[in-house]
Formats: sequence, structure tokens, C-alpha cells
Amino acid sequence: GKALALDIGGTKIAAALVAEDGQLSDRQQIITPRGDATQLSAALEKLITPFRDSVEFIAVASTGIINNGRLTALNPANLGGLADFPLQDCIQSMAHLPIILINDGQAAAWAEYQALRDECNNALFVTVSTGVGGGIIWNKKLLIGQNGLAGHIGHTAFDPQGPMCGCGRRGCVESVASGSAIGAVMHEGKKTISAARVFELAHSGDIQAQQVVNQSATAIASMLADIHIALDLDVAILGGSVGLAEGYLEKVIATQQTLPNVYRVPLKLAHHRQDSGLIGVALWARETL
Ligand code: ADP
Ligand code: BMX
Ligand code: ZN
Repeated sequence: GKALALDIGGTKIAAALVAEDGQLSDRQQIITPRGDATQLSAALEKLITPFRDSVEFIAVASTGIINNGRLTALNPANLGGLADFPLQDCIQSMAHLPIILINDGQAAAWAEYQALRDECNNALFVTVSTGVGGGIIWNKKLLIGQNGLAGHIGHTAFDPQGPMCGCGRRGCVESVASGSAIGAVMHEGKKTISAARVFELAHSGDIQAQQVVNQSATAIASMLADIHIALDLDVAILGGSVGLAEGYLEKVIATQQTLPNVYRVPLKLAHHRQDSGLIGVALWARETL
């Protein structure tokens, strides 16, 4: 039977039915209600109710540390200040179905590894999106960790003099490279702008916008070098709306090429583009249920 897959990010929630062969249907997307648990559960209910009688189980990929069915934000700012949410209980009260939950970066890593499984044993998936998330495949296994923490590469250090990260540590990769960070340092009038708008400005020749995008790509390349030298990866895979944006991959690769060869992990774009999280969590749930 089919799965209902949800992918809860800091900016958007995607939902779709996923067949046993991984095919998506009935894909929907809404804006993530931020900072308010009641609004978040109402949004989830709207997505789940139409499908709860026609699916076998529900598979949830979500931003945040996912442990024992709870979402705990490492960086609450990514969810408008929402620090903690009982995700499994919330969904269970809407649908009496088996539910599997993992972190969004972990889920996407699993889908992308399945797409490459003949070519690799050890891989890192990176999403550059509202935050910077990730998932590690080690010896063909997805690392989740005892507490769901594994793969949170957005909170490795990039710049000790950098901005304070929402997680409480200064200069994390996320505080420089994420979509939120890219938008936060640029203004039009008094207002900060979205990362999507910064990319538009960069494409139209705005020097400051280009520098902000380059700093993001530089921080990602530095993180890739650190993880590669620690784990000896076969490949790294880039996703998220910033990661997939036109020209971004090339900028990360250009920074990799300034580093000694040993640090340059091969880097490619996510095969499943925006759907890695949905597909990955559905595949993962089928293996674990
Ligand atoms: P989520 O974090 O919910 O998974 P996304 O992967 O869409 O969502 O990431 C959201 C971030 O990506 C926001 O900062 C947004 O401004 C930025 N973004 C969205 N579209 C684009 C685009 N076409 N180019 C660059 N950045 C984008
Ligand atoms: C943050 C963290 C990660 C998440 C990553 C990407 C929170 C709420 N999230 O580092 O768990 O995987 O962002 O998330 O602390 P996204 O919303 O950008 O997809
Ligand atoms: Zn951090």
C-alpha cells in the first residue's frame, strides 16, 4: 500500500503519497506556520485528514532533532522560536496509523544514497535551506545517533568571529550559509529580504548580493572539507532551495578547488531535487516498520 510522507521544513511543509516503488502522487506544499504549536498542528491536520483512510502508514521527515517522536529545535529561530513540539503524539491523534519520524537531512540522505547505492558506501547529504542540515551514510547505513543528532553538520564551526547562531554557538556554518543567514544580511529599505531575492539580485549583477552568496558557498565548501577529512567520503550531495539554486553548486566547487586535492570530495546535486526528504522517509519507514 501507499505511504503518506510529510517533509516539515522551516519554510515549507511538503506532503505526498509515496508508492512502494518510490513514485510520488498528490504532492502538496504549504508554508510552515512558525512559532505557534497550535497553528502547526492545524496545518498538519489539513494535510493528513484527506489521506488517512487510504494509506498504510505515515512517514515524517522534519527539521529539528527528532528523538522519541519529539521535535526539539537545535536552532529554534528556524521555526520562528518554536523550540519543542510533540510531533508523533500530534499526528497520532489525527490518524490511527503506524508513524515513523526522522530528521529531514537524514531522510534526504537515505533517498539520495538509494539513488547511488551501487556507486558508494559513504556519503554526506547537505541541505542548504532555511537552515543547513545533513545526513551521513556510513558503510551503507544511515546514521541517526542515540539521540537523533547525527548529521547536524550545519552546526559545525566556520567562523569563530562570525554571527551568533540560533543554537547558541558562535559562527556555525548555518549562521553564515543558510537561506535565513543570506537574507538577514541584505536589506531593501529597512527590511531584510529573502535568500531567493538575494539570488535574483546576485544574478542581476549586485556585488553585495554576490558576496553574500559566495560567503555561503565558501562556508559549505569548508564544512565539506572537514567532514571529508574526518570520514573519507565517496561523494557529497547538495539539496535544499539554496543548494539547488542556479549557479550555487558551481560556487561551492570553485571554493573546493582553492583547497588541496585531499579535501575535495566529489559534489553533485540531489537526484530527487526537492523530493529527497519525502522519498527518503517513505523508503526508510518501509525498512523499519
Ligand atoms: P525548507 O527549509 O522549508 O526545507 P527550502 O529548501 O525551500 O525550505 O529553503 C528555504 C530557503 O530557500 C529560504 O531562505 C528561501 O528564501 C530560499 N529560496 C527559495 N527559493 C530559492 C531560489 N530559487 N533561489 C535561492 N534561494 C531560494
Ligand atoms: C537546522 C536544524 C536541523 C535541520 C536543518 C535544516 C532546527 C529546527 N533545525 O540546522 O535539524 O535539519 O536546520 O532544516 O533546529 P530546514 O528547515 O532548512 O530544512
Ligand atoms: Zn549553530
